[in-house]
Amino acid sequence: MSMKRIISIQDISCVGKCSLTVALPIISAMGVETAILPTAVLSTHTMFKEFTFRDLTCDITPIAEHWKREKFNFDAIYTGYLGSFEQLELVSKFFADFKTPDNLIFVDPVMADNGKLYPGFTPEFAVAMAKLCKQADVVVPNLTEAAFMLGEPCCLAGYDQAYIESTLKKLTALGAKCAVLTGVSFEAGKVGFMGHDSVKDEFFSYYHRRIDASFHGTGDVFASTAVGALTRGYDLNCALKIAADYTVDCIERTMADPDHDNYGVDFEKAIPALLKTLGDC
Ligand code: PXL
Repeated sequence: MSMKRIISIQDISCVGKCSLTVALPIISAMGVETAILPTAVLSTHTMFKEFTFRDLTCDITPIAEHWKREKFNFDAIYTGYLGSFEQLELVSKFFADFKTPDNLIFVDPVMADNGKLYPGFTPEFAVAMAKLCKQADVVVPNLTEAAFMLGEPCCLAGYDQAYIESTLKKLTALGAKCAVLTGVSFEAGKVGFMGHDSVKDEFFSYYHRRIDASFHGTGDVFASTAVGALTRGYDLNCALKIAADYTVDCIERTMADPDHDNYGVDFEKAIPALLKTLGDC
């Protein structure tokens, strides 16, 4: 069987371990070719001061047109951080051009966390991102991103299962086949994801221990691993479990280093263990 191929559409932050510098090594290590469409080059991710930003929007259409002439196929199309309304439009066109009956569109609507939009994003952008989710098979917002996409107040704690289920149904009502909320917690010390498959009208969830620390790029580690596992043939719930467990392992290994910083996690150290678990699920 020929190797599967993912196209990952997001920025390159040169230092800081997120977006493409996470997607490329993780998905490649999982035995899946990782083609890239870089949307911007930043010196670092946006949590550093004075980062540089080279917008590559103008390159998206010529690159996509070349790929159409070459008749390239992608087993999955995975989008992460996107920087402008125009990029959302171009990515929507990319989905229409490269969707096939068999491939998977996976949207991680990277924009916000802990109740706040990342620098440069607006509530209007979140609504435009919600429109892009229409074309997706799977969307994986955290609770903050979901609230902004739905134009609702953020509720980060004290919610019940009915609130999460209704939020998930609103997300799939946007048009995505499956919606997954990350950072869901009903019990102290536990956190995980809950999803809704609108085709089967089923909910699914998984919770693991909560680690009291916050690192940049963990959402990208989670999403990249989930897309890699889906492309390898795991079902959605299983792919997300593999991704959640790997993300926890990455955080724990990072924290075990007394000199660690918060710019990214040491996902590299956990790759051999990830590959071992791929056989078990
Ligand atoms: O990890 C998500 C991400 C991706 N790309 C850029 C970012 C961030 C999060 O801050 O700044 C440029």
